[in-house]
Amino acid sequence: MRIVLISPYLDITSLSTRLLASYLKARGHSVVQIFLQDLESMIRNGIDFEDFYPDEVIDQVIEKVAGYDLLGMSLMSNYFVKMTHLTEKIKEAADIPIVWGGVHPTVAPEQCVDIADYVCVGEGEEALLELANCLQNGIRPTDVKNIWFKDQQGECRNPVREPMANLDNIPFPDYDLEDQFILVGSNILPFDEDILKEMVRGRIHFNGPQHFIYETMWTRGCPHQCTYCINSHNRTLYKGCKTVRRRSIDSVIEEIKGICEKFPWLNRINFMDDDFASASEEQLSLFRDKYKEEIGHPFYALLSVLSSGEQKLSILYDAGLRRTQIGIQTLAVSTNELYRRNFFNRERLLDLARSVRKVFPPSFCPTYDVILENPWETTDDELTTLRGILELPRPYILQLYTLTFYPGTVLFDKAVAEGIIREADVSYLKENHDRKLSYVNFLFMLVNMKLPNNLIKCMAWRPITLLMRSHPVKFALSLLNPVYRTMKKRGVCKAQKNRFHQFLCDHSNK
Ligand code: B12
Ligand code: SF4
Repeated sequence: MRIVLISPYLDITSLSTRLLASYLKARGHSVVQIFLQDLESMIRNGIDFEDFYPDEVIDQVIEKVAGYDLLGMSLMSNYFVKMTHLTEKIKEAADIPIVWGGVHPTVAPEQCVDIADYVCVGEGEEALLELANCLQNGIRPTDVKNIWFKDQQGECRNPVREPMANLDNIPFPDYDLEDQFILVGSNILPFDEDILKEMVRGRIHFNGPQHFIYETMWTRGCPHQCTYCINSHNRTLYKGCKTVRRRSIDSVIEEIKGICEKFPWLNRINFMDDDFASASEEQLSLFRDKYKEEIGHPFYALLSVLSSGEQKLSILYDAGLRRTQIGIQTLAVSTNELYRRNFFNRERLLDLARSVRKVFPPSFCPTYDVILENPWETTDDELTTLRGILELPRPYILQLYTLTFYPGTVLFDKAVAEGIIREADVSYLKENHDRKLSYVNFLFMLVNMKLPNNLIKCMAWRPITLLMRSHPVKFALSLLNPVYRTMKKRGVCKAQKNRFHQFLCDHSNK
C-alpha cells in the first residue's frame, strides 16, 4: 500500500512518524513522510497554535497525496485546530482515507473521530500496519485494536492493545531522505542533507564547536504519573500493563552508530526519554561502557529527582552527559500532593543539586523546570518555591512554564469539575512558556538574570508581595499585560527570524 505520513511538529525529529514509517516499510508498504513545520508563520506570529496552513501550502499537500492509498497525521493537542483545518481541506479535494494518531487522538479520541476517518488510540506501529492491511484488502477494520472510526454502518471503538513489550522489534527511525518532503517557507521541497543539517543545528547549547544533534529515545513511558502529564492518562489507558519499557543497549548504540555513519557531521545526541536515569546503576554502567567505546559524543538527557543520585550522576557524567534538564515544578508541599509528586521535596532537590555540583565541573549548568500560574497555588506557595530555588548552588537556568491543562490528564478533569476551565475550552492551544505579567513571575525571571540572591529575597519579602498583590497594582499590571505579551511575542519572532530567516531564503528558491 502507498502511505503518506504528515508531521506538523516544529522539530523534525518527529520520532512517531519516523518509527511508523520504518515499521510499515519493513512490512512491505511504501511510505513517504511530509514534515509540515510551519516556520514562516512562526517567524511572522511567534508560536501560534491557532494559525492555519496557508492555502498555497494546503494545495501542495493535496497535490502530493494524490495517488496514495492512506494518509496518516500525527498530532499533539496543540495542533488540533491546525490539523482539523488541513484535514477538512484535504477531504474536500481528495478521496483518501485519513487516520489520525499521536497524543491528542490518544487522549481525546471522541473529538477526533468526528474529523478523521480513523483514529489511533495509543501506540501506532501494530495498529497502523493492521489498518493498512485491512484497507488494502477491503476489510472493515472492526477487529483492529486501538482503531476507532465512524462510517455509514455505525461507530466502532476497538479496545486498546497492550503497549509493545519488545521495543527492539521496531526498526530504527526512518531517515531515508529520498522518501521525505519538508515545508520550507511556503514550498514543500524534497528533504535533503543540507536541510537536515540546518534543522538539527544547535538549538540546545553545549559548550564547544557547532553542534548537530541527533534525537532518540532509550525508553518509552515514565515510572511516575504526575497529574498534569500524559503519563497520568497512560496509566489509566493501559491499566494493568507494563508501560515503562526499555530498548536493549545494543539496539540504542547500533541506531546511533548507524545514523552517525550516514551523517558523519552529527556530533551531539539528545535522549528525549521522560527520565533517562530511571535505568538501574548497572544498566547505566553498561550503557556508559558501550557508549564511550562506540559513540563518544557528548549527550543531553532529562532526569527526574527521584531516580538521580550521586552515583548515577557520576556514571552519566563519565558516559558523556553534558547538559540536563530536571523538573522541580514546585516546592510547595500541597502542590506536590496535587501533582502526585509526593516523592519530591526541598531536601531531595538540595541533595541532588549538591551532587550535581560535586560530580560535574563548575561550568556545568543544569536547567531546572518550574511550573507557574497554577490556579490552586497561593502566592505563598509560589514564594516557597522561589526561596527554595535561591538555595541551590549556581550556575543553573530556570525554565519557566505556565500550567497548561491537557485533555486526558488528571488535572484537566479536576479543572473542568471545579469550573476553572470548560471541557470545550481549547486552553492548551498556548505555548507553555506564555507567562503573564505578575510580580511573582517577575521575581522568578530575576533569578535567571543572575541578580544577587539576597536582593531577590528582599523583593520577595511578604509585605512587599502583599503590596504588589493589592488591587491597584494588580489592575495596573493587567493593563500592561497585553503590551508585555506583544513585546515578548515580538522578541520570540525576532529570535526565530534570526535563526531561520537565512535558511528560508537560501532554500525557498531551490
Ligand atoms: C520529545 C518530545 C518533545 C520534543 C520533540 C517533539 C517532536 N516533534 O518530535 C520537543 C522538545 C520539541 C517537544 C516540544 C513540545 N512538546 Co513534547 N514531548 C516529547 C516527549 C517527551 C516524547 C515524544 C515522542 O517522540 N515520543 C516517542 C513516540 C514514538 O511516541 P508518540 O509520539 O506518542 O507516537 C506514538 C503514538 O502516539 C502513535 N502515533 C503518533 N503519531 C501517529 C500518527 C499516526 C497516523 C498513527 C496511526 C499513530 C501515531 O504511534 C507512535 C508510535 O507508537 C513527549 C512525552 C512522551 N513521553 O510522550 C512530550 C509531549 C508529547 N510534549 C508535549 C508538549 C505539550 C509539548 C509542547 C507543546 C510544549 C510547549 N513548549 O508548549 C512543545 C510543542 C512542540 C512543537 N511546537 O512542535 C505533551 C503533549 C500533551 C498533549 N496533550 O498534546 C507531551 C505528551 C508531554 C506531556 N507533558 O504530557 N516535545
Ligand atoms: S516525571 Fe516528568 S515525564 Fe514522568 S510523569 Fe512526571 S512530568 Fe511526566
